[in-house]
Amino acid sequence: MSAAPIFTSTALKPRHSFQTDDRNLLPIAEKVQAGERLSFEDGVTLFRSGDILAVGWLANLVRERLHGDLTYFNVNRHINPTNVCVASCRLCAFGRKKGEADTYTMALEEAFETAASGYTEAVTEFHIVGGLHPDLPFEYFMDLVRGLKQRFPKVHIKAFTMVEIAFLAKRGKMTIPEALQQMKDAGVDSMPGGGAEIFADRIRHIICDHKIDGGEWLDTARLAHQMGFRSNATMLYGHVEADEDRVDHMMRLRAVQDETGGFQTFIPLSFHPDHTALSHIPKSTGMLDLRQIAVGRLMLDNFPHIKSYWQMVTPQMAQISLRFGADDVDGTVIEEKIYHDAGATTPQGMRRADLVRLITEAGRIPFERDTLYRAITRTEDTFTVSA
Ligand code: V47
Repeated sequence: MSAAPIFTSTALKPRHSFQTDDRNLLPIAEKVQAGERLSFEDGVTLFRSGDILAVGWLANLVRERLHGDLTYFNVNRHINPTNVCVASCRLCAFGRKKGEADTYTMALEEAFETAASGYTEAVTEFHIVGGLHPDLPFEYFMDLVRGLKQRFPKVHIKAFTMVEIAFLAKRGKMTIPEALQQMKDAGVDSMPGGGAEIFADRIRHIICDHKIDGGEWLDTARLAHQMGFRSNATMLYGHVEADEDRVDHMMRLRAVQDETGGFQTFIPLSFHPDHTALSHIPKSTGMLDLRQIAVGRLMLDNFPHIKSYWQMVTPQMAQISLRFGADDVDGTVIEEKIYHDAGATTPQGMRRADLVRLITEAGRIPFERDTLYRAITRTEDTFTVSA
């Protein structure tokens, strides 16, 4: 039996030449080298290629072109004010119906205490997301944000997914721009990327049929960007979606980004099935996790950053993915509930020094950032953000 052919593209001039045994990757490699946009079909081809190293190599080329060896992380804390949720998404193990035994809703003082607890180094970001509570008024969330800003004026508040914003606007009987304006006035600085899941209706009906649809998620993000907010964008993969659904999701994000430029980071989230209504679905694998990071980097040519969220994929995989297109590993987090309720076995948080080691041992240069990717300089137990 003869060895599989190796196809070499001489048009590529990175550190080493591009090699693959998948002939279908050659035209894609030529486009990547020329900085040309990839098509829907290219995305599907990348997902189906048997040559994961070649796909990763191309993603790494783009990653290094944008960021060299720099790898971003931050010192943040998650706050989930309530797990009471009207949505009952099949993908979720965190949300509870009102009246169930293990529900919780933080009193404001409790939320402020949570914000201050659990870590000695000054955090630069509060990441605030929670359930869609049927009774909590809009003002509760504004008081929460205002109270945090008063107590921690230097900390960036990244709060409320597009799903929460649409829900809170409805509850407050206001338009989405009106809700966004009130959030801005209260002290929200940017938005996290959650709730995007997979935009395709067919999949959304299975995994989260009570949430706003994909078009509404994108419209809300567009409005937020037009009002000057930056946000992130996630994609939940590894459940019932097909390769085409993932590519469609990324192309819809890419189209909005062409309009607004407001997305900072794309964060693929691998589905954790334990304790969800989809617990029969097998867990994602390392190969899919790496491939998803790489295809994200290659398809989303207008996104500055691709985050490999260590809590989701494990610190080990996050480290390896720094060679497969990722340039960000997220942060210290301190206390994570959403994936841990769904069976994640990763630690609840990581110390700054451990994140630095993880990045350094991958041969990359750690860069502590604030939420808007500005450099953080630390002195004793405080920090300054570069202009
Ligand atoms: O939207 C819920 C996901 C998201 C499960 O913007 C699940 O920097 C896996 O969006 N298995 C919330 N995923 C988290 C999120 C996020 C995380 C880190 C950083 C940022 C950012 C955003 O978690 C939800 C949903 O897609 N999720 N349940 C589950 N069982």
